[in-house]
Order: sequence, then C-alpha cells, then structure tokens
Amino acid sequence: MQSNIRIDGPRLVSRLMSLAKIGATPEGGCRRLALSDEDRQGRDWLVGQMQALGLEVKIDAIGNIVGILKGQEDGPAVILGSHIDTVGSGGRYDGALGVIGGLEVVATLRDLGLQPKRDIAVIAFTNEEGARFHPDMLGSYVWAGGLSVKDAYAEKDADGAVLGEELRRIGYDGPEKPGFLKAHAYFELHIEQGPVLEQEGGGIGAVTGIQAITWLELVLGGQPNHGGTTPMKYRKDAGLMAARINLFAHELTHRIPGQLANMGFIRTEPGNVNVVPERVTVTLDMRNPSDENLAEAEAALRDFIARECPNYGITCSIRDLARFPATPFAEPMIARVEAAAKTLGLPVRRMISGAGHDAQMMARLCPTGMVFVPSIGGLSHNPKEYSTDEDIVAGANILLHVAWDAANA
Ligand code: HGY
Ligand code: MN
Ligand code: MN
Repeated sequence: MQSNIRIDGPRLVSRLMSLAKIGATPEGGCRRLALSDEDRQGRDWLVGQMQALGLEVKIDAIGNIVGILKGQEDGPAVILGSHIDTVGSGGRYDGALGVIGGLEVVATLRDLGLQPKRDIAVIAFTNEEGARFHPDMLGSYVWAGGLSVKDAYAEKDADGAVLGEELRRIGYDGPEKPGFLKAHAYFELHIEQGPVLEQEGGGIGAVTGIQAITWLELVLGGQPNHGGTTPMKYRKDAGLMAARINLFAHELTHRIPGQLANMGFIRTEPGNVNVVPERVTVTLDMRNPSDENLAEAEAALRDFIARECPNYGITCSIRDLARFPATPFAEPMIARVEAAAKTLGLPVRRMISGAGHDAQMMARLCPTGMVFVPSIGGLSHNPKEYSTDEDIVAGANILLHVAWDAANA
C-alpha cells in the first residue's frame, strides 16, 4: 500500500465516541459487562455499522460478531479484532479501539475502491474481560477451540446467571460454528493500558507477546460467631485468613521476578458488621512473563494455604477461573508492525503486553500481531482511561497498512 494512504481520523474518533455513549458512566467511562443489556446495545450498534459498510455479518454460537469484507480470492482471511465488553469501571478505549479500528480499515478500503486479495474480517469477541463470566478471553478461547460451547454456556456469574441463558436473552446465540472463518493472520490494535509508552516519550508499541495469567477463586470457610463476645483466640476468622493470603500473594511479588498479584473480588458472608464471617470468597489474579516463575508463585501460595488454614481452623477450596501460558508472537508479525510504524514516520518500540487479549487465543491459530498506543497516565480499567486522537489515529493507520499488506502478500 502506498505509504501516503491514511484512514479517516475524524471518522474513527466519531465512531469510538458513538460506542462510548452506550453504557456511558457518570465518571466518563463505560460499563458494558458481557451479555448485559448495555453489551447487547453495543452489539446491535456494531452490527448496524458493519451492515452499513456492506460487510457480510455472521454471529457464531458464543456470540462472536464477524463482519467480512470479501476479497478477490476464497481462502483464509486477515482478521482484525478485539472486544466491546468492558469491566465494571471501564473506559472508552479498551477493546473498542481495536474493533472500531478494524471498521475504519475496511471503510478506508471501500472509500478507495480497493479490494484485497484475501478477505479482511473484523471480529468483536464475546466476554474478553472475564469481569462477569470466567475465563477472560472466553469468546476467542472458544473460537480457538480451547473451550467447548457447551462448557462455556454453563459458566455462571457471581449472581448465578448462566452464560448460555444470557446469550439467548440478548439474542446473540448465533448459528455459526466458532472458528468458522479460517485465519491467515490476526492483528489487534489496543491501548497499552500501562505507563511504558507514555513514560518513554510516546509512539507505537510493537507487541512481542503476552504474559502468563492465572486466576484463582478461593472459598474460605470459618465459624460464624459474635464479633463482641467471642475471645480472639477462639475465633475461626475467614476474613483474617483472606487478608493473610492477600498479604502473602503480595510478598511473593517482592520475591519472584516479574510476579504480579491482585485480589480484585472479596465477598464475606453473611457480611454483617458484628459477625465473624462464615465464608469468604476471594479471587486472585496472578501474572508473570515467565511460566516457570508464575508456577513457582502459585505453588508457594498453595503451600501457604495448606499450612496456615488448619492452624486457624479454616477450610479452603480453590478453583481455577483462568489459566493461560505466556504467549510470544511470531517474529515476522512484530517486524511488520515495526516496519509499518517506520514507513509512517512513527517512533516504535518492542514491548510485552501486561494485559490479556484475544490475540493470546488467536496466536494458537495463526501468525498474530498487536499494535499498542499510549495510555495517558498509564490508566486503564478506569473511567479516566484516555488516549489522544493523534495516537489512536496513528495506531489505526498502522493497522490499515499491516492488514492490507497481509491481505495481499
Ligand atoms: O485482564 C486482562 O488482562 C484483560 O483486560 N482481560
Ligand atoms: Mn482489552
Ligand atoms: Mn480490559
């Protein structure tokens, strides 16, 4: 593609802000939890946008939305994807930028009357965030054959809502088989969601891969008792044990290189101010660029729990919510992103992704690359998530060039 071809920046920004109105929160962010009414509204809007662009729209059995720009030849497609579901305190860019960047690529090609050799498809994957249903990257995980539709349908959220029923309720239990569209290559445009690019003077991230991730749910059983009459030495306090486990998980981040830990969900039952908890349910999100170091951390954590819980009269059951290995991207795909950035005169640096992405699943199927743009203040999963128009336009221009080159190589 001639190096002077660019996307329509104002149109990209305008679409992004249109989607941001769906599930908009008073703090200026977005809340479109997977399979919620807000997610359905976002999906309906996206399908309308794809249809207006003349794309062939297909929905698969897990609700992945696929818009296809037909190429001159049949065969595997170049897929541009991400997600439009958000976490509870989400922003306007996480996921949305990659889907709308893909729409902008196909809109630009249509404006120029350019038909690629291969199909170019835009995909919005279901439940990438894993904020409501587990695991995260669920729609792309099913697409990549890692999880059956049947098992995915059986997943429940914290309130007991069943994924398959919610998908039917919003009308996105589509007829297509997940993975029906074979992929020649996959590219994902995404905000960095961290401070690195901004702290290094901005520019583009040519993503080298995604770190390993393990999510655990712990259910700690104690003895409900009176908070005022029970002497401390007689208590079987599940709340105290949850705090000690959280502290230990954080101590591991000082001991094990690259280790990260977050206890994002804590629920005590009965949850009364004057009752020593009967049961405490918590989640642990642990990540590390190294599979070995993450495994070492998890083993140490499990040892701590096995040793300490009996000493305090606490039971503990542990359930996997997500477990994905570190995922390196193919060197030629990283190099394509770097080369496009240089062609467009943009500063570019290689970096790993701290966040999980649908690209982590698509890398199981085809050569996969990601384009990062800076997150101002390094903020994400926060209503104040922000990237400049200039940066998102630059990222979308790179997506255009790498997609076009891959669709005609
Ligand atoms: O948790 C993650 O890394 C992603 O935002 N789902
Ligand atoms: Mn995301
Ligand atoms: Mn996210």
